[in-house]
Amino acid sequence: MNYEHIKSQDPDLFETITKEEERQMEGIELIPSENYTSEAVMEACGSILTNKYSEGYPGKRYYGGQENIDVIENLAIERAKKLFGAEHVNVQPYSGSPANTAIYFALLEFGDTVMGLKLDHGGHITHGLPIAFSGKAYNFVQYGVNKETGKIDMDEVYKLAKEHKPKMIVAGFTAYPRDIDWKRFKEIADEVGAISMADISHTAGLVAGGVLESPVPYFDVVMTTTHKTLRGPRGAIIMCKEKYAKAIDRAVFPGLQGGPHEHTIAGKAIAFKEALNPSFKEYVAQVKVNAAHLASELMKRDFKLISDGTDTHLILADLTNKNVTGKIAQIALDEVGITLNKNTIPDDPRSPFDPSGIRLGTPAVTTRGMKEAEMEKIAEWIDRTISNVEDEKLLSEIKEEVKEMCLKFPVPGIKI
Ligand code: DSN
Repeated sequence: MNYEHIKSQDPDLFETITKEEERQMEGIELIPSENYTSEAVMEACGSILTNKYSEGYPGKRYYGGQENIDVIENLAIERAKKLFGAEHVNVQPYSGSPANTAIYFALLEFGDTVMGLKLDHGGHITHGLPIAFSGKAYNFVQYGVNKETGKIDMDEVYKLAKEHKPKMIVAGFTAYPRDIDWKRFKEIADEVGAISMADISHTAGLVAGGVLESPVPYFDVVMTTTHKTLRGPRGAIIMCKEKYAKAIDRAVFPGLQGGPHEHTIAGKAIAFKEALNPSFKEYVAQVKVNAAHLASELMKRDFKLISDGTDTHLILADLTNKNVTGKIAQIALDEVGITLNKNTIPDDPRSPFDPSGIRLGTPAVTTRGMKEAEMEKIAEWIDRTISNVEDEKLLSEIKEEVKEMCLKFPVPGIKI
């Protein structure tokens, strides 16, 4: 990208963006919710579309001058419908948390009972964390993963649903490495008369590319962020059955949000077009292959993975047997240019700020073109780093090796 105006008007900011370019180019990005969006998406997000207010929806806006904005928003809607086979799509949510809040606001009353996955078992703060809006405004009953298998305990989901008769069941995760049994969730929701809601923020790209099963045909409401495996701009969309369309649209605007960010919606439209391209299927297939390979290379090095592997792009490792905490591992890996995040493991005895685990994934490295051979090197570097967190000399050697490899794999929008 060209930052010539920032360079002349705001040298301090320019310098920091340049450093961030270097960090992104020279390091390995393993945070499973991050990715590199295309230059076309970045151009849309940085375009003159940021100048426009457009409260309302295509054909029914509150301000004038919407003839081009309506075209853009309709393109995003139609492409998302085609990509996911959805009946109705709202492309206006600013991001994942506002999207989830809008869904609750649309379809629940405050105090209603809802079921969601516990945070330390892989759920999200919007899935009922007691100190978050979701946990305060609604009566969340939380299900978890099975202690032995590390997989969602569907018998527990069924038992809790029968007992608590929730108005909504939320299926989805932010730190869970396995595929989800959507059909079973839907059967349980139907049996107790609950609305089924899927949060596929992490796996939307894999779903769109056909390498994971989609909840869209079964579920009442499905939401996703657009910037993770879907590789679009930072934002979200809500998909739903036609009967919920009006309520969802009203909850997004005017219920929760004001003017939609049409520059981001243009970026979403471009990302959906990219995801409809056959090459996107190859990309997500490789994301999955890379994650499985990285998981097996880590297990060879005695890393204990929650659920003993992955079906997706995401890996969760318990570092207890490695004698480092998630926080220490994250800091040491940052030093060598490998970025991931410390993460709680199910029933973690440690705090979320210094938990027992780390969470990593392959969407970003796969966008750069890395494959199985690079996954082996990455596993080796993670192992050497975590086993030698105080050996500054070794860490700087690893940093050089990481940089040398990274410079062979371009990042969209960054010139070497
Ligand atoms: N922060 C996102 C993630 O990293 O998964 C979820 O909101």
